[in-house]
Amino acid sequence: QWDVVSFGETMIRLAVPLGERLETATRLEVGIGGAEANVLVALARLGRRTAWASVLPRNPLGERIVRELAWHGVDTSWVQWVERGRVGVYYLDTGVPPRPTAVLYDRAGSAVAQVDPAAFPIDFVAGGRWLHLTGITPALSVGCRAVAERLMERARAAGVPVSFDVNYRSRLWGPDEAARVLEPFCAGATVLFCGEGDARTLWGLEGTALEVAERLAGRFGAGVTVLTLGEGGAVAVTREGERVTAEAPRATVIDRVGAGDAFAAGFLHGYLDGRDLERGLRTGVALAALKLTVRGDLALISAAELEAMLSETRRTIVR
Ligand code: KDG
Repeated sequence: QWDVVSFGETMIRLAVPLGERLETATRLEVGIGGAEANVLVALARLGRRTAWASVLPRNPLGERIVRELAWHGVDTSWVQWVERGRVGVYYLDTGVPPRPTAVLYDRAGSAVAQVDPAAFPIDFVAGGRWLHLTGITPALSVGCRAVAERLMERARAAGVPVSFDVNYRSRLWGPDEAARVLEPFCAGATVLFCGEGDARTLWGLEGTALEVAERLAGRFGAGVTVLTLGEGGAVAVTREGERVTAEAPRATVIDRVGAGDAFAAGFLHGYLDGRDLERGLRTGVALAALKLTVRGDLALISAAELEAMLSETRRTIVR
């Protein structure tokens, strides 16, 4: 029924107008964002059928998240509504070089963090062709961790492949705990996405990018291990020993938040049908580059824009 399904937290994003500071800004731009939903929106905009599950309080902020996701084409019928509770919020002060981007979370105790795993329905996973999870969800609470584990088990039992994006968030937990908790998720993934910095920080992996990717692949044994290198592109290693590198196309950077999610969405979009690793990587780096030009968490990129970019970047692949 769905190409890709996911579970996670979507927050209200309050962004400081470009060039202002959070301390003194008098207006904030309201949007929504969350790693998993960002992936699903990007895919939905490219014509994929996606479904997002979570827990939201029945209030105007919860309604806003669902309306916005639904408007972009994401199926939200698996959202569990609760009468009490809160929506997580994050403040974003978009960096202007040389000043880096700063994020401030106000999300502790959100409705989804308080999920009751025993009462959360997970069977929707069996209706998906693919499950995507990230390492943010297990960091939110014991309940979220349990739901993510159950989803992964259910997916594996139903023969649904799983992608897992490590997405280490140092504002949520420390590297030792994150490494320990995320290991079983990495080990259970069909496709493992990991930022180069995260692989070095969490597991102390050393060497060139290709060596780090190989060590990550050796450690967790995912069918495909994709190491993302930011402006350096991405490198993928398969269990069969195939190695593919994709350079990142150049882009004017308006907003970096969500670029990693756009990469994951692009990869899945390119990979899903024919399991073509090269096409997955090329589509990933192209969609991430296009996302950088768009303000907001969401990669609002059309299939036509993506195709145009792909035909311009035929030579991004190096074997
Ligand atoms: O990948 C983008 C996310 O970092 C952003 O949407 C906020 O989900 C978020 C998080 O938990 O950091």
